[in-house]
Amino acid sequence: MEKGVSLTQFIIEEQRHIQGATGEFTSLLNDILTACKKIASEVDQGPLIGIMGSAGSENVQGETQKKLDIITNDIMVDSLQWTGHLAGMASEEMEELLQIPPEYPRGKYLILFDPLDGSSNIDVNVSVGTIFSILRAPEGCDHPTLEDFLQKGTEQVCAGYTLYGPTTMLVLTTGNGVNGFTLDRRIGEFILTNPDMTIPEETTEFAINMSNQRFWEAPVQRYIDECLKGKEGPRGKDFNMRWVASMVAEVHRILTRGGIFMYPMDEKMRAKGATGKLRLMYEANPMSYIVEQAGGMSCTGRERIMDMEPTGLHQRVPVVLGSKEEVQRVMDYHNEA
Ligand code: P6P
Repeated sequence: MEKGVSLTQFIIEEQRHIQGATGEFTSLLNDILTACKKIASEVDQGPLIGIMGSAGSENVQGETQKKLDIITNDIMVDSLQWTGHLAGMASEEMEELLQIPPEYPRGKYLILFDPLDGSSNIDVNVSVGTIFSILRAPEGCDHPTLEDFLQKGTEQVCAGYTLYGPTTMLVLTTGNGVNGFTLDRRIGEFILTNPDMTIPEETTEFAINMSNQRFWEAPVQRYIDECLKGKEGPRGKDFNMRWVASMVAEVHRILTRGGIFMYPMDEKMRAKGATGKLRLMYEANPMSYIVEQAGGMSCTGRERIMDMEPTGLHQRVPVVLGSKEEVQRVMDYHNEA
């Protein structure tokens, strides 16, 4: 579809190609983009309205919650629970599933989200984002169980993120490619600016938190060492490095110009009994859907992330995603080890 159309028009025109579409999914997406506009407004005002800093509480992950973590979670819940399109919700910021209050009708979808990913950056004014994943609820479900949510990434009907950066962008896939929309604050609409986003198969840019290097497993050590050796090394070319510490910003850069993002398993995590850093259900799975739909790859180093059978709502997994050739190389190194 040509640049310049609004996200609302884009979604409605997309719906017309879907046999038997009822318009419920379209309406849900519109409610989600309204929530993201509200979050963009809060994030944009930040210190002007006294919402920076810690909330003085911890989330289920044991991480200090920022005031904005709680505010943005409340915005997502308050914007979506009344719509009649959802049977239930799950969030990084809520330990348990959120059932739809009895006064509201239920719908046929489940939503899982990280309302403000990268929020450790919020106090230093670095880009943060909202990540969401939409699954189908079981037929006639009005009180979803944990099992109803624990579906493989391949079951997602939609995945998206909103990046609150120099511009606010919403990137979305419903299984028919990836499209990027920029918020035009003059009219309060997301406008199609990046149609058919695709990830170049090759890259010379990697993103990893180098401070963990001494803990990495051998395949990751080998891969990064070879990148660092540059032209004189086995790769025969120089590499560049980026690390924003905000997954939404990293993934958006990779969608825009290629790259490989890695948050691998390491010995420090293993010693603590952790299974990774990033959450499967509302970070790794939605980002993997988007990356694969854009022609990239996403794995744990050993297996495709979207094929994993989830075991917990806040389960963590290692993540290696981005340009196909580099992700495949990392998988090959793991398989050879
Ligand atoms: P580190 C943000 O907290 C996050 O979940 C991702 O968005 C980001 O890629 C990663 O953690 C950053 O981790 O260890 O560099 O702070």
